Amino acid sequence: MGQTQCYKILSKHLVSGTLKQGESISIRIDQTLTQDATGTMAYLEFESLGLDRVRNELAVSYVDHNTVQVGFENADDHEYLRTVADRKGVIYSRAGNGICHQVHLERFALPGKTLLGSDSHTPTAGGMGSFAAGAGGLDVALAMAGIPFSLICPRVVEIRLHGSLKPFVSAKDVILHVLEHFGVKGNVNTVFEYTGDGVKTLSVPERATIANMGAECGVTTSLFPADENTRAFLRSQGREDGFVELRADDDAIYDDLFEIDLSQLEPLAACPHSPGNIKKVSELEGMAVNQVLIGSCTNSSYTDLKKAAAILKGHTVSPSVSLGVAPGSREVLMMITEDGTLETLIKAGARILESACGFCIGNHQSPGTESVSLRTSNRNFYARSGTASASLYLVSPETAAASAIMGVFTDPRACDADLSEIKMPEKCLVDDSMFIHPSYSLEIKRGPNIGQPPKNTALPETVKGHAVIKVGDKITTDHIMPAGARLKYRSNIPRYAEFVFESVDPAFAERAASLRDKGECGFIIAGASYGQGSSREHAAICPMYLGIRAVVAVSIERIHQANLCNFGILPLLFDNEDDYRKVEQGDELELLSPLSSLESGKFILHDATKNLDIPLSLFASEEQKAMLRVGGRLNEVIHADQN
Ligand code: MIC
Ligand code: SF4
Repeated sequence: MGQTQCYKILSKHLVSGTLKQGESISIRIDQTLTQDATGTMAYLEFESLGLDRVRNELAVSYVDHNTVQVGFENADDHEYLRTVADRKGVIYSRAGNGICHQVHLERFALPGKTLLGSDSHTPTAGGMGSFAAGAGGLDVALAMAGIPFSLICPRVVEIRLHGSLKPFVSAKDVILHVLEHFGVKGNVNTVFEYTGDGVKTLSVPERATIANMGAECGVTTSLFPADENTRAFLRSQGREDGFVELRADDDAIYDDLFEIDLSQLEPLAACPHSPGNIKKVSELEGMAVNQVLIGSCTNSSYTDLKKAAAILKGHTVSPSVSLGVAPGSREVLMMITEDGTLETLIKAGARILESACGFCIGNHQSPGTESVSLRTSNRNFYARSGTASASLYLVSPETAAASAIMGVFTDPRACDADLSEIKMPEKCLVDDSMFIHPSYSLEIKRGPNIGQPPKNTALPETVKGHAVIKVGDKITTDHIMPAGARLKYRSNIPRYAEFVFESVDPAFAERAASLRDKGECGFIIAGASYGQGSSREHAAICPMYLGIRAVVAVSIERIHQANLCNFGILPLLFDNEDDYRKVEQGDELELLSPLSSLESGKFILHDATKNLDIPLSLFASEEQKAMLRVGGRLNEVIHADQN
């Protein structure tokens, strides 16, 4: 029987377990990436392992999230990251060099490699044919130490592409169509593998757009074959020697099939407040638009910006719209500068933003009250932009540009621009001077905002307390741990913990801390797909700091589940979904015999307020059970030479 591309890469990297769907396996990680917002914790954790240098093939530390630098905190973080990278053998990508996923795709990603990144959009490199997954900072720190990464052997879904896209319909519309079909929940431990004759019509950056937003479906990663387009992209980057051809065998068996005729697609938009809430742009036409932002790791490549500029050429942005453009990398910025595209954008009235995450993470460019913002990014979660009352729509660069001119939602197919000649160039403007290679000599600098990651205590014999909060379905990590203006406290857990659930229930942190101080164990009660979105382990560390010992949910997303286990918080699932309705915020709760329940994986939650016994199942592997027992992975004796 033939193999899928996914299993081909996994089998080459398998360290333990068998490649059977649903089995716990561990794989060798070739490359790692971190970004500054998750990176400080990851390197503090790496330091706590006591190794003198990283042991994986390639480790890169990017600075792209916190670059606004209001106050000293971000700059101090950058300095810590620069010096710790130098000391530990990590390549440091300076602020200004671009967004981690775009830069990694250009300069480092290779077909057949495994990549683990402390960012949920690490699968962007799946556009290159890498098996690239997002994880919490601690898992990435361990991968840098050469310790294999554990995951559930995924089911592999074939997404077969036919035909080619019509003009003004773009890769973004392909992934929005995939999101419409698969939704944002229920795809845990799944890999999307793209096949079919339509694949060859897509360039590597277009494939990367599609792989990037697979993260919104909650899949482990997405994969494209490595073919002649991949070779051409690598050649344009001066890296053709890293090319290997890679694709699934013709007789590979998949767990599911979804077919897309690219020629039938039309411009789509993800409507507030979920990337899975898809409508046709034609249905939204005429809606007034106040802000348009082009950029982010999803759509900030050279061709994305060229297409937007071709549509904007000769026009001025509508007086009611603020248009911002953030090139994905310094390379893209240099290329659009050289060929005049930047001038076209400026002439049209675009505000040129830094090559960084910026608006996407709500770090700046918060829209006005109740305004409509069109963005080419990947997440429109509630309050993520910094303006809770704003409505965010995720669209292609083509739709964004057309709407910026008209001031209303506009189907780009109405434009008269000619995009047919816009292709990836044969040679890109490569300049690696913003990477700093390690000299192993610098002293590590730590500003006053940088503290040690706190540890949990071992699982106690009595787990008793209250339901400190009850939340609904699809609670994202942005709900749990806001970014934007709070992002600068990422390296300071006591301060950052003050903002847990800020947009949902601003009194949560104080309530949880006061129950913790009375010696209680806190419970979070949640609906389906809890913890979707980001890889930020702070969404586990900060609740842990506030005394949370268990999350009891209908379902929990993959990266967040791993982060909970890493920090000693029990991820528990209702055996009967209906019981979710019965427990209320404020109920007095106890987990009966927690230590023996940990062994069996079967728990009983006693709700003393309702006088109910509720059966729960632990959602954890044997390895995770061991860390839950001792109160998290940092309490385990970790042997860095176990690979
Ligand atoms: C995001 O897009 O939500 C982020 C910010 O890049 C996060 C990482 C973080 O929270 O620092 C992610 O996607 O993992
Ligand atoms: Fe940065 Fe946004 Fe991409 Fe996250 S999704 S890495 S914040 S650009």
